[in-house]
Amino acid sequence: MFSFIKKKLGWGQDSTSTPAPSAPAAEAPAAVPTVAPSPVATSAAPSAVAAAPAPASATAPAPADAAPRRSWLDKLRAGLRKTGSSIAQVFTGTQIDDALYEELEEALLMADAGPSATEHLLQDLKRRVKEAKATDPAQVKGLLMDAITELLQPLEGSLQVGAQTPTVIMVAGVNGAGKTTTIGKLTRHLSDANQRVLLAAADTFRAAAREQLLVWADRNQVEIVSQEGGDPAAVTFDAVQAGKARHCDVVIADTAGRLATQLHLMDELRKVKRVIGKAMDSAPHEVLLVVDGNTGQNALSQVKAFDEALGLTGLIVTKLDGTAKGGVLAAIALWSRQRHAPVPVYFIGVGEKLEDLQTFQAREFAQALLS
Ligand SMILES: Nc1nc2c(ncn2[C@@H]2O[C@H](COP(=O)(O)OP(=O)(O)OP(=O)(O)O)[C@@H](O)[C@H]2O)c(=O)[nH]1
Ligand SMILES: [Mg+2]
Repeated sequence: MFSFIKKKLGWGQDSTSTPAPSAPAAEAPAAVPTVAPSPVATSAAPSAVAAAPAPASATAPAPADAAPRRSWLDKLRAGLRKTGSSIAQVFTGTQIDDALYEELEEALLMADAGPSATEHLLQDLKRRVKEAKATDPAQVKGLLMDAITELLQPLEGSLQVGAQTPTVIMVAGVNGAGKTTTIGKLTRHLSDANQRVLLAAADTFRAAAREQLLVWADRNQVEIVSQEGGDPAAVTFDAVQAGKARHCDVVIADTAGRLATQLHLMDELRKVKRVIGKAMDSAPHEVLLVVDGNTGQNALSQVKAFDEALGLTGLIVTKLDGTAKGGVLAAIALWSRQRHAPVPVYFIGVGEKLEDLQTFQAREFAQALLS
């Protein structure tokens, strides 16, 4: 038996006393605190769903923007400091010589950049040093920041919703990567942007997983489709149908964690994707992979494997506040360059709070990596 839990959009309302009205799509949540710049771009025009730089928020006042963004940057910096200090230390000497490049190679490898991206960055840096006729290691550090920024830039992109109604987003990843938490945060951002969201609890594997998503749905006062011990594809199909019938703006499907090597589970994920397409032509519009930044080079293997199975449209890299060293973004960027189209990193996660989900910006990330 499917359970539909319909909530009126609105933050901080008593959910137990809230009846289950059909909330009109345009109904705005009352007094919802906003975190800006909004990580989600919404579009009413039926244009192509594409990664594009986030538009500046015209409504959010600048001081309100600055505080959360700064605290997020501080967290990212703190998280990457281990790496940052070791890369930054390479430039404390007085000479630009082979020893400097050797130390840098080691530091980049230690930062999880992997052999290919490390080699790419070293070659690019040497070219920049030559062109700039640099003589001071501090100058070389600035040039490395430019090289990292340029490599990471194609990964910038903002999630677009609104081109299709509903925009159907499927979320996948290995166990514990941060899928459900990220969906919760994302749902809140979408609700803040007056988007009507419906969640599909397609992680039917564990009762606890369903409950976890129910808690997020309750917090965000959004609708959820879940089924006890059911087939994930059936739950998702039903959610997309419900999303269409109720004129939802966005349907997000949470899936159970799995390793790419668990072939039957990867088949199950393919089936979920196929069935979404049966429920709505052109869907899913986004297939997102959530990767834990702490997993180092393994994150790149996950990206490759899930992309091969599902055809990814975007990435979310979580836990960059932990022991993550951040260099894996360079490895992903290099891989993405060689792919037919880049896979944007829509968000990075630097903690468990709502404001800890932020858009990815190449230069900020490069600065945090080297600060
Ligand atoms: N420090 C930190 N913790 C995070 C972040 N994102 C998620 N977490 C935590 O990671 C743990 C796992 O998160 P979930 O959202 O349950 O992960 P999941 O991918 O849904 O896990 P499964 O459904 O079991 O595969 C939780 O304790 C989250 O609070 C982040 O950016 N930073
Ligand atoms: Mg989960």
